[in-house]
Amino acid sequence: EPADKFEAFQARIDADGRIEPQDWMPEAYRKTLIRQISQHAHSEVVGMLPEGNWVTRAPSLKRKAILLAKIQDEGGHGLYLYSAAETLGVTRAELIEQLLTGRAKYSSIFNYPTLNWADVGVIGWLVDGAAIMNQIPLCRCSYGPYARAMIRICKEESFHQRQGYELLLTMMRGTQAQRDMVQDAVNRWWWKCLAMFGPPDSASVHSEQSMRWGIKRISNDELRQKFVDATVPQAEVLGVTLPDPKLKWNPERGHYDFGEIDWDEFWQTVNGNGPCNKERLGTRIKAHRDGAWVREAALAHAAKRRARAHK
Ligand code: FAQ
Repeated sequence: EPADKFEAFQARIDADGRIEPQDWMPEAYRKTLIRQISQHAHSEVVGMLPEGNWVTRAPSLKRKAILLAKIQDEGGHGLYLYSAAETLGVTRAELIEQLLTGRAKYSSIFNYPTLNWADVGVIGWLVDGAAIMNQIPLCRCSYGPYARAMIRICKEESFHQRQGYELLLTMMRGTQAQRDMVQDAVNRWWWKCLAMFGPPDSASVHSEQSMRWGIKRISNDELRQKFVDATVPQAEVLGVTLPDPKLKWNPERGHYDFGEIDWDEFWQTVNGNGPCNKERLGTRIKAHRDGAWVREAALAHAAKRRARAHK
């Protein structure tokens, strides 16, 4: 690749400028972005499924309306992100094909089951909370279309996080059985949320290059620490215990210390062997197949309109 172009590209990034689709970029930068943005899009789309499990069983009309709105937002985030990826010269059909054939990753977190209604609240509070922590720095990502998509997505994620926390506060003011459901959900999701930030920095293969390219601004471990520090006081207000005996304020570091994540379990899940991987992919494959007639009809309609316009 031409050295002068590469230098100009890196200089633009070092000066906190943005790279736009029409600009020259190294092939590896383009590939990294397609990988990350498409994984992110797939996560939004697969992420609709654990919550979708509760739409028909939401405890009130209000809760159902909120949940539906949140899930629809996630579908929308998937669409903006696929569009951002398409500006890098890949088609949405190719990306979806990679997801459905198991070649593309999506966030590990969506391979766990939602067993009780409090899971919906905990997904909002902790899963969206972790997602926001990771996504706020992406609003400053060097690639313009991704950074701009993230601004709107983060605003919506913030509503998602608040609805989850409010749902849990309501349950905690209810009966003992409801409080137990919240604690049970927190126990099952806490460690999985910490793993969402990705492997430790020492084992993160892409971090160094992605930081140099201004794609990642804050490392996996730093974001994980910020998330723990922000969440502990929220758990206190809520009145739940976070399931980690090693969780303790460290005045010297000015941060909470916390225990070891089970990385074997994380990699098992990332590599397709988590509790719900097969179910999630199976559901997406069926939805895609069932929706084939809609795609065909939309294409036929567009072709007819084009033909009419050219008459
Ligand atoms: N799950 O070298 P690194 C949401 C993979 S939020 C699965 O550190 P990188 C909202 C990684 O891809 C969730 N795989 O990688 C919502 C790589 O594999 P590869 C989505 C993971 O890219 C909430 C390998 O490990 N958010 O959907 C995970 O520099 C509620 C090595 O790792 C995003 O995608 C994981 N947790 O850093 C929706 C944010 N972690 O590609 C519904 C954008 C790592 O070489 C309900 N993505 N891997 O085969 C990112 O910020 C980054 O990609 C990281 C990983 C930080 C996730």
